[in-house]
Amino acid sequence: MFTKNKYLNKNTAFKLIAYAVVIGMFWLKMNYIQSNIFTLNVENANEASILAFNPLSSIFLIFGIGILLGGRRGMLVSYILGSLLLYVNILFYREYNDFITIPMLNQVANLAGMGGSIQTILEFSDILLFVDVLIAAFLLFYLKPQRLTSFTPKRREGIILAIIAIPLFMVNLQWAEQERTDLLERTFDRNMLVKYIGLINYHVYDAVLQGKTEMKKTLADSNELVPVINYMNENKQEDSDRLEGVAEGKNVILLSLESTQTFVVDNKLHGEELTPYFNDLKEEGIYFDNFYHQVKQGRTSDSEFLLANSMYPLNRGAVFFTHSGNEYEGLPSLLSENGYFTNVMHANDKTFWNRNVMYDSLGYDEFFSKEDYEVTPEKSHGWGYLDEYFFSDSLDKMKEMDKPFYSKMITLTNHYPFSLPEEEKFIEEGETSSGTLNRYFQTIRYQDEALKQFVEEFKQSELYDNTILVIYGDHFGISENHQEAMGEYLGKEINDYEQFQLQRVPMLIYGKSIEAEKNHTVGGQVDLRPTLTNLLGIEDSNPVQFGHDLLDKDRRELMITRDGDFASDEYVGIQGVCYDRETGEEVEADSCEPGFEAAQEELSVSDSVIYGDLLRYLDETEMVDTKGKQNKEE
Ligand code: GP9
Ligand code: MN
Repeated sequence: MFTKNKYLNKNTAFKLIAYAVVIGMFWLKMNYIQSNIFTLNVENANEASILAFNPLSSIFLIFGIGILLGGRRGMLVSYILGSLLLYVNILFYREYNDFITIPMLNQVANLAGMGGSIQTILEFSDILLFVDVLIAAFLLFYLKPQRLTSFTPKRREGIILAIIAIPLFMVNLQWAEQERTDLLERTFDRNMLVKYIGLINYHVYDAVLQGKTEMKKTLADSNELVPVINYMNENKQEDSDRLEGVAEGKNVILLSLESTQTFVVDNKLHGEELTPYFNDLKEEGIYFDNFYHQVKQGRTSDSEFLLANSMYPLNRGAVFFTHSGNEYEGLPSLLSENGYFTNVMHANDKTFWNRNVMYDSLGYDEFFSKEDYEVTPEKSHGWGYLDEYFFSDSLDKMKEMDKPFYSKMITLTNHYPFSLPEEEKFIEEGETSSGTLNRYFQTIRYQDEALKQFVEEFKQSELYDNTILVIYGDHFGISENHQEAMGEYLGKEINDYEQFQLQRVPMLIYGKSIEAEKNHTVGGQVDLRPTLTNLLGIEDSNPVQFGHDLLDKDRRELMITRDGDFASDEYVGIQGVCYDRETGEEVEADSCEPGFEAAQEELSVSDSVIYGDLLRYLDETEMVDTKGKQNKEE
């Protein structure tokens, strides 16, 4: 009896050791891969610890499931499949500097290069990444210490492992959220996700995201496009075509200014102008002073989405991530069809905001990302390449590229936390109670200096005669957390109405053929596309667009935010409360009811298009036309 027990205990100990060794080996391997093969930009000791910890929950999960389904064999299968998943990601990463996503897998056939270069991305030393698989197989199947039973995991142990994975993941997530709040909702960069939750968990997350997306898409059918088209027809307005074609055939440079709000324009700090160059430049073009950003969690990428599609981004998450696999009738593809070379210039990682994937869906011909710029530590600060260098490199590229071109440039330096090298500070810090706002003044001032250098060089170049510039802010830079400091600077209390008005971003159209004009129409980023196509004289047959040409005198003046708030020519409606737009005084709630209703309806129509991927049915034009006609006859 005694001896039996002794063996039993020894057996248990052997089993625990075997579990620890197999789990430990996989953990070490994942750690090695995540910190040595991928470049995840670990910024501090806490992030390094998160990175070391995050493989654990996924390892417990995959081994748990393996054992549950197939005992010892199942555990080995999990080990092999897990290793293969890591390895395929390594190969993919070597080629694309990115992690695999499910929509990406769907496009694998189109991913030119991968097939051809497979030999070049295989490395002989990769074999070492599979040595542990052999050790695991030996341990699981052949190691049988004297008089002990060999390692035989029980199914219920599989369940226990899988259950342990849950608290491990919760700890991981809590920990990661300290570094980045709402990590999973915001789904920023894949690099960031892998850094914080680990590669395998990232794949689980990606699969969940995909499942949700697919479900909405699967349940949708072409009939759902009918109410959308009806809505469009009902809200259609005759366009006056004012200034139609004044920029026909010209190059277009779109300048998306990072975190630039209208309140800095014509404003001063310590008696000095914050944007002296832009203040003058705007007098020479069409300047819109009631133009709002309409972004939500996707920030810059949302503004890009609004511009390209004249549709609203989503309320939760970044549509660039969640619906990059949808079909779009993007402005870039329309312009490409009209002979333009369409491209984006942005000196950040191409995977940020999933841009490399989404830009293909929107139809851009080329994306000049960080790797296409001569980024060196001396020319970088904070988020990366300083605007002045980005501008001059980009202008060089534009001089060389096929004409006509459509280039969207996205600046970077005026980004939170708004820090600058000493020698680039052209104005003293602010003196409000918010360090963020105080520094923002300096980065805004720097950006203006960089803009000056760019526009002046542009004016000297051959491009000037045949190019229009469209300059606009992508979204706010100073959040409502800094309301008090903002009040100190502006000398007034920042209530809901003022906070809403602070969401205005500058918007300027400038070029040789453009006559100066001060335009006070109420509009937003959703209106950019129809405004541009009108100026370029390009017929845009995509019927699903929510914007209205900003240059049209009789346009519908209604700017809808992603929160369902709105600004019209008369009112501003915020969370059920109604204000006079000009005075900011609260007025009867009834006055805003039609505005709120219109906002709700428009947002839900736009959402239905994205969630149902409805633009894929646009080709069934018969249905669309008939319904359109029917509607007119009614
Ligand atoms: C990153 C840049 C900033 O590439 O566009 O993104 P944001 O945080 O402003 O959305
Ligand atoms: Mn931005």
